[in-house]
Amino acid sequence: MTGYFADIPPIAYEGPETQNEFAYRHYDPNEVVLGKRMEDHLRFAVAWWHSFAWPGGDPFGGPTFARPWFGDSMDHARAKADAAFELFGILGQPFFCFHDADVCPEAEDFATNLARLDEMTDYIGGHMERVGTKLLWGTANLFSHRRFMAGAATNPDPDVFAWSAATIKACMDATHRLGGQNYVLWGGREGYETLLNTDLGREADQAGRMLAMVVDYKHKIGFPGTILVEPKPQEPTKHQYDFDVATVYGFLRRYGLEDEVKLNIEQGHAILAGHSFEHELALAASLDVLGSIDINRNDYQSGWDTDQFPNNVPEMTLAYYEVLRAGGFTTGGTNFDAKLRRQSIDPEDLILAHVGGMDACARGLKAAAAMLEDGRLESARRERYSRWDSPEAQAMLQSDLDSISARVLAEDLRPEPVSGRQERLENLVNHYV
Ligand code: XUL
Ligand code: CO
Repeated sequence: MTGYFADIPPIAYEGPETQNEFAYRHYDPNEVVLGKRMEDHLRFAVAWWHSFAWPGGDPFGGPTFARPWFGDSMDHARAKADAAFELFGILGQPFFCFHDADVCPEAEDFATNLARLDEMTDYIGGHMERVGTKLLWGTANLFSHRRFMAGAATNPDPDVFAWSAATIKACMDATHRLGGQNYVLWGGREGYETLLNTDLGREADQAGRMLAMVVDYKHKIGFPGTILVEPKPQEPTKHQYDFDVATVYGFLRRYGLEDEVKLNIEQGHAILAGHSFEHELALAASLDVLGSIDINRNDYQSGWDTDQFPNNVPEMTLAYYEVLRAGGFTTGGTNFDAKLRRQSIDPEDLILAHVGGMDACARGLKAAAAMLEDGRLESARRERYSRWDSPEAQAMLQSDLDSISARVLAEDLRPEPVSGRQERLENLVNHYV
């Protein structure tokens, strides 16, 4: 153990009135909400990369965090894992997520990478057993090393495609061995900087083939988890192919993968795409591809991916409302793909960022559950479409333009506008947040 968080006690639920910073005020894992424990609804995960691997740099300056586990040796990697599980023990969140490159130093040759990942998988497995934290998802970092500068699956160089495929296989094996509940693909460098050097059709086919191979391999090894694709519109490339939910769904349909793959939807990415988070969630739910969420929010002014901890309860409420309406998570969960601001350099900052985020989500979940239980929003929505329940309206959907036109004339149809009641519904939501 590193003892990095040595002075910080395990965080317990103390209720909304507590003045103790190091306590949950709203997240009570055992509180039953809509017939399910809150922990089993929210399924919180800590992201290894931002919390333990990110050094606090920005385009104008180097690292601001001085973590004792920073360094390129396997000893550093083990110290990082020790610190990670120390934090997991303090927070008591049920899950974590990782990339291969977060947990072990990257080598220039593939055999060394494989051996290191293998060693760290065992090491992490030991910690998981001791602390009881489970793996929500694993993934491959196919974007940091310079070999990926022109993409992974979509790279013009087939050797990079091969390296990427082999790395994904290794990461799926590690995820499977650790009992991971999902495997995520975020297309880090799958996109373009300029159309002048880019063959869109070819790159899409390469990406489609890679994803099909991932699905085949999942079945081959009997991985029981879900394969998830994470949409993002831009950054690091000018245009990312997995732009948003609608685009990824079209891609899945194009390659016949829509029944095999679901989506990991990130709030910040939704904002970058010009959508609201609840839009992306509702659309994914309507397409039956809602898998899991990355709950980190984005700054609304910056225009780049700021990966901040969530703290906006009304936003969380609308997000969990969509998750609950869709029936809740199955293998998915709530991953804090969030990083501290670079001035937040203390160990306490890392703990309390998660505590605050978990509380904001818990409040959102409770408000969303109350809105669902109240039922007025859902009945207003049903009511709005109720005229479609008539046999005549349904029959029209099987009809054709000629017959419909004849009926409009025969009945002298004059549609009467009906209020959408938006402000009344917004007032209703504000009862709960
Ligand atoms: C990048 C991002 C990734 C994925 C996993 O914006 O969200 O961290 O969540 O690769
Ligand atoms: Co993410």
